[in-house]
Amino acid sequence: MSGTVRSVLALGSNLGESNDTLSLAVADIVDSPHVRLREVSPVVLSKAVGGPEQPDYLNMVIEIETDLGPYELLEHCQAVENKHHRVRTVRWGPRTLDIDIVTYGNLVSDDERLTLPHPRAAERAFVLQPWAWMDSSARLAGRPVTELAEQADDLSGLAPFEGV
Ligand code: A4P
Ligand code: MG
Repeated sequence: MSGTVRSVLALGSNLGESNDTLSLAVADIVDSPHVRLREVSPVVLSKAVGGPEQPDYLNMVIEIETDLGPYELLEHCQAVENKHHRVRTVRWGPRTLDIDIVTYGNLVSDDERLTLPHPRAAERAFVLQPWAWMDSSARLAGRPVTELAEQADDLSGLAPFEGV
């Protein structure tokens, strides 16, 4: 790979065998010759934020290095979601697998198809806390991710996932 960019991806699942789905999804994401895995966060168990009444989520983040362009990376992530039978019905509803691009290098974009950094990441402990555990020096929009995590409303609904 040449001309690589670092990108942080957030994964979530609250339907099916979520822990297995997350592991398989990470493997599928990095299966591409265009993607290299740099870091993996712990998995957290989190109360659903927004949307209808639904099961708790498992969430995690990873950092990758890639030579895919931002839209190519989005398509790659959506292909992995589809492989895991993601069916889009209700917005913010339950899902077997959701993959969001939190950051792509320092790229800032307000395109509806790919908004960067992810517009809701800065206020979501289920993204920020695993990210802070993975990389304590990470920053988002100029602010330490550890600090953003402490201020997120959903922090109290989150715990490290100990497995079953
Ligand atoms: N899109 C725009 N920007 C991006 C980006 N940075 N990364 C577009 C990925 N996609 C991006 O996404 C809808 C559209 O967003 C895509 O077509 C893409 O072009 P989607 O995954 O189809 O729909 P969604 O996930 O239902 O909507 P959205 O807006 O991504 O939902 P969120 O904000 O991700 O919220 N609670 C807990 N505890 N844990 C969770 O993981 N997740 C959600 C989903 C709600 N509550 C949760 C969790
Ligand atoms: Mg999504």
